[in-house]
Amino acid sequence: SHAYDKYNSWDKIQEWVTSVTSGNPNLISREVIGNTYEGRPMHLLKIGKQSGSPKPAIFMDCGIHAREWITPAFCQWFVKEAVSTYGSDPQMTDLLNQMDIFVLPVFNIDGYVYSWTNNRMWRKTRSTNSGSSCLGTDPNRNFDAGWCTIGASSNPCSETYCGSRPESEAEVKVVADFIRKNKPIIKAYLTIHSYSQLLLFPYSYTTQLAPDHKELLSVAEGAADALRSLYGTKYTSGPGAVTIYPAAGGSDDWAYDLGVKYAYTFELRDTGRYGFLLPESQIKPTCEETMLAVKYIAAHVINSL
Ligand code: 0X9
Ligand code: ZN
Ligand code: ZN
Repeated sequence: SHAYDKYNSWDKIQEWVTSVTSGNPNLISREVIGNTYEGRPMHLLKIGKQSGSPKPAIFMDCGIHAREWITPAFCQWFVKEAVSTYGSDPQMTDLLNQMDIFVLPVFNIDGYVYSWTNNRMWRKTRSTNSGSSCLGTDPNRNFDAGWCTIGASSNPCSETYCGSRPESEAEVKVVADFIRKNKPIIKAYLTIHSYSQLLLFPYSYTTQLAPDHKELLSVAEGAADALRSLYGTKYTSGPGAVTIYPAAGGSDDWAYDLGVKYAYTFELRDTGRYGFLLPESQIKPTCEETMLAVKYIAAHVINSL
């Protein structure tokens, strides 16, 4: 059965989406924004106090890369904390009164399922590639941001294959369409990955600094300080290209260039001891500390409205 401090299969997560929504009708609504390549429904949760007029929003996704299991666990944890601390934690109450948070618990569902059933280290989507027997595209090389110019491969057998064209992947197109459609209200884009303990922001497709570099860096450093305050976990903040590696076609750079200023990629625990195979005993501490960083960023977004 579903547990917040365990890794949950896609079936469990799907049941959880239904039950957490019906159990919290005043704070959560859900919508299917599209289907994956293999036809699975992509459920998006909207968390926030209902309001007559449209509220500003934050979009957060987890599980762009299949094997990064701690990340769907974080999206589930975030939803639980939001509904269980609304009304008692002033920061969360304020956040959900003033904004909506769109949460996509698993972006790359087909890959996630495959990482449970066939290959724990699978990263990409599961779409076929013409002229190749290799499957899948890296969804975080498939966005239309300097597409396939650097740090991405045009070989379908590569782990960083950029796809046949920008948004060739159904999942990428679904998310990009949703963000484009809701661009007037989306003030921040958070995408959760693992591992390395980094808080990255644009750009990754170029070493040029983003126009908002100073503000993005200071918010990232504040968020990393908040995260570290709980268990001492150290994060490094900076633009992707110089902090991790240059890589084009990422969702953060795409959202930023669309006009979503607060575009951040989290790389959660750890720094390599367990890597993608982070033990379940670390789910709770990882999620609790990450909550502080996400809430810090959200508070800054509210102040900027
Ligand atoms: O390479 C990636 O897509 C991310 N690292 S991971 O180990 N989770 O695969 C980093 C993404 C940073 N942002 C961009 N490259 N746009
Ligand atoms: Zn990743
Ligand atoms: Zn908690």
